Amino acid sequence: MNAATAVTLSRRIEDAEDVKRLIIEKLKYAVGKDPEHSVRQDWSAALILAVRDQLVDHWMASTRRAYDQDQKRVYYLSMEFLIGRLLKDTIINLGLEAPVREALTELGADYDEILRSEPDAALGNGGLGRLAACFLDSMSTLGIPAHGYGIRYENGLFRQSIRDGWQAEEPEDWLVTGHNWEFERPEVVYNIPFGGEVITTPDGKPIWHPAEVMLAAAYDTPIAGWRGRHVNTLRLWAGKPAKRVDLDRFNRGEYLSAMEAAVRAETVSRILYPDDTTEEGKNLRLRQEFFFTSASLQDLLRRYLSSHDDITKLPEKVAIQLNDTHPAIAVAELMRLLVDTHGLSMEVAFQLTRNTLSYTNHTLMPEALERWSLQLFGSVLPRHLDIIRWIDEQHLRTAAAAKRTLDLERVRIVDHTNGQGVRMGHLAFVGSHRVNGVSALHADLMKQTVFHDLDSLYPSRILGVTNGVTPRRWLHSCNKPLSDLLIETIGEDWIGDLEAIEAVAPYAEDAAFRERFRAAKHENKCRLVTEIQSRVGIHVSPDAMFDVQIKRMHEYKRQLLNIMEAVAQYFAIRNDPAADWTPRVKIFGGKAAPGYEMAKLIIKLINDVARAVNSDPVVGDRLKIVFLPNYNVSTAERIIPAADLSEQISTAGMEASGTGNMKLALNGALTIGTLDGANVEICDRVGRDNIHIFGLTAEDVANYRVSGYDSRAVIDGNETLKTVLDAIGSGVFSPEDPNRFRAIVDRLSYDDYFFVTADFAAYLDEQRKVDRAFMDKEDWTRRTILNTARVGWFSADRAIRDYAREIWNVETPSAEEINQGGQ
Ligand code: CBF
Repeated sequence: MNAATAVTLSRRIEDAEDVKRLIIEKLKYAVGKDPEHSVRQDWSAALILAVRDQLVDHWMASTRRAYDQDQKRVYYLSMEFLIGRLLKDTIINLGLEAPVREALTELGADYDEILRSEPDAALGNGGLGRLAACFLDSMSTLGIPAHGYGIRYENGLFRQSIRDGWQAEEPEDWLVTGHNWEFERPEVVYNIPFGGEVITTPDGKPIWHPAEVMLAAAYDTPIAGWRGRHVNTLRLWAGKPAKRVDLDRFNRGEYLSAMEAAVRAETVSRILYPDDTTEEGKNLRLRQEFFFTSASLQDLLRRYLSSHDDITKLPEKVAIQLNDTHPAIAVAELMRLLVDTHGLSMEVAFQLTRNTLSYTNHTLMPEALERWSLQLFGSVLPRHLDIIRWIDEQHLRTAAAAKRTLDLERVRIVDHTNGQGVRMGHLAFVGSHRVNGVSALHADLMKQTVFHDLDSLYPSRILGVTNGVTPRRWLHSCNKPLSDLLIETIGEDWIGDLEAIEAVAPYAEDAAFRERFRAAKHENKCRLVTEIQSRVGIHVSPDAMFDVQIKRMHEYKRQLLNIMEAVAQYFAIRNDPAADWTPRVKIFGGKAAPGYEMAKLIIKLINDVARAVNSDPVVGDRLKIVFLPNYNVSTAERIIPAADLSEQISTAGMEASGTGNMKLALNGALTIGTLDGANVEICDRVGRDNIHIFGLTAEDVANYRVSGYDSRAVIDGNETLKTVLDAIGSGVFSPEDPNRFRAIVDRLSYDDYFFVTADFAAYLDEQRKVDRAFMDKEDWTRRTILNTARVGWFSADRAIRDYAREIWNVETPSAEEINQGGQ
């Protein structure tokens, strides 16, 4: 063994020749193909394997350093990691773009085509999953020893296509062509028990007798940060049966039922977010959450105990972050492992659990805070239900002792009212030492609303850590024209320390620089024009304003408000085509949850309005509407650099933070938005003159919720709004089915929960200001440069430093140390 580790195998890439040699070697000996007969997929596999080799030495060194220096480790538990494609980012992080491009050209392969052929790993749904991916990048960049733990879904988020304007869903089978980044770890498997019963021994010890045990098997993907000096691990778990085939049944000819246990086990990691409206769906979802949480906790305890004897020192060396409530079962599972496996008392186990865990909340919407019925919970995790009841008792004692009047039923983890259930948000809160919101406003609202009582019981547990995005992927890699210009102008420190981008602010006053900034944007827009033409067959002009709303489809995000404004604008143009219109292309992208009928209807409305507007010769280039199907990380990487205007128009108080708002501003788009989520902080940083804010505040919305809001009166009092709704409701955009959108109009008229009608007039006013502003090219560019310059604080590196300092108690090197290469 020692002799083997002493041998250094050089696979380092210095130049294009090395790349060529390694790729050919991989093609032949790993993929098993003769270069002459290799297809694109083979080249892609060979390139990924060659690049992956570059990570391995740093990966091992990072692990060794963590052991040798006994560093505290961070474990990020997340149901979602929306990592997208890894190849381009890794090549760029390692500084290998030039030699790789050259080598592939010499080998007769097309670099860009190979990059495009990598599947976009959609192991997540939206913001929370993409945040987890950005955080992995930042933890590696900052040299924090960390693991991401999640599920290796065979089918990620569904693939969306648009058929006759409607969303259609297909399974996303990203693993079909193989995931060449990962290392299978057949030796790392854990038992995951489910069901059964808990029997108490005569001496009072509870013993869990599960009805079923399956396995969790590990697959590791190395994640390199900027310059690749430190490499962390994303460990994803796949469900496996304890026994693949029931041989007795098989030999009796019962072939299908002989595989039943295998199918059941594999189902756990088959699909991201199965429909959980049925009891079966709920059961699967709970099993998924427990499956990956238990495997991760068993794994990290094993790692800790491999170099420490005293389990009671766990919080000194381990920090576990729960990304939303999905892994909240960790509170009870860590207790179970500490008590049942490691013999600690409940009291000590609870102290350790709380000091080790912390929880990030990503939404205030009560329906998104998970709650499991007692019946389901008890049948899947009976031992955990006992433990949770015990925690709840302690917690109730704290509540009862508090010198303030509290409704004890409301603060309980186990809800005995409303049909009974386990409140996972409460469990995560009570079992964590820190609970964070993802923007300043969100953290405040957590204290005022869903966690009001818990906050009063455990003051100073809640804090805000505003989200951030990685500048590597979301500027340097996705926007080469702008990145090159920035590097030429202010150097490249900003890539590893985004706040250094502030240095570009003075150039906003430099006409020649503005010209070049515009040219970079134009280049990105031309690229998107080509993509729009080839994907949806719509021709748009790169000189028009690209007005972008890309995010999950949800009523609170108010894509509806945006398309209603488009309808108003359409009618205005038709009424007076000769007026001086600012040409616009409205670009939408986003998926609706398969069971969310209203969101799907809004997609259809966007497409029906687009059909009418885009084919109207009177309108021409003055207004175009594009819905780009299958919005995912890769599409975002092409849309964001091309955007002029960023739509962040959620009902105030409902968007926890947003991260698209940060990416778009960083890439030189101006925001039109409400004072919601991180928009508030973006506004503070870029300055009120460089952002377009409109509409109700979170406080206004809260007041209306109490006093009542009469949307009918608002509609009757606004001629434009009335015309827009009459047109939509009477079938102007759906003549083949005039009642198609009646439900939308009814909702706005009688139960406008998201205050679309309330904000309509203010939104239109602000949009017209945007029109005028866009026509003043020099001033518009000046403001966009200031946006890029002033949003450096929204770096995921800054966010991770905040977590490290305020929550994990982990040291990080300073930005200067990192940029000087000293880690
Ligand atoms: O914090 C990351 C993001 O998470 C969400 O997407 C979520 O899934 N709850 C929120 O909706 C975003 O506001 C937030 O930025």
